[in-house]
Amino acid sequence: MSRRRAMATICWLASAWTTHAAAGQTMSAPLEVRAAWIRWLPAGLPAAGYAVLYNRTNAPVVLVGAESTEFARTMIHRSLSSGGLERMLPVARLAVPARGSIRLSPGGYHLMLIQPRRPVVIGAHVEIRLTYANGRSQTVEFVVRPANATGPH
Ligand SMILES: [Cu+2]
Repeated sequence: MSRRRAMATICWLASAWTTHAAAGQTMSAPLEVRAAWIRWLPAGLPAAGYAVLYNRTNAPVVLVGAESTEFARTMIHRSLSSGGLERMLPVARLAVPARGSIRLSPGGYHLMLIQPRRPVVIGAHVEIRLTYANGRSQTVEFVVRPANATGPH
């Protein structure tokens, strides 16, 4: 292969790669996330994040992590009550079934938001990045609601 021809090939590869990367960015988010809200608790208690996760695809989407620049640590938890005792367990993988949904709600699955990095204001929007087993991620805005709130509104 001539030097000129090799150069042309490299340029073609580079432009193909760029096109591919741009297409990746416009791809729709892995999940449709609705009614995302945070129940804020006073005195530095961990806050909880709730939302409904809809999977509009024909394959399961597995949530494996969450993070926010607003909190030192974000975990996926599940509340369980047994024998009158309420406890929380960490969840490593939360699968949203194909064409199905999972509800993160008080008393069930939730995001545990630990140690806010700055004062959190009621009504503010906090970005949380959800990461999936397939390596993809998406950023979701959660609205901050007071301790007595039961939903996002
Ligand atoms: Cu928790």
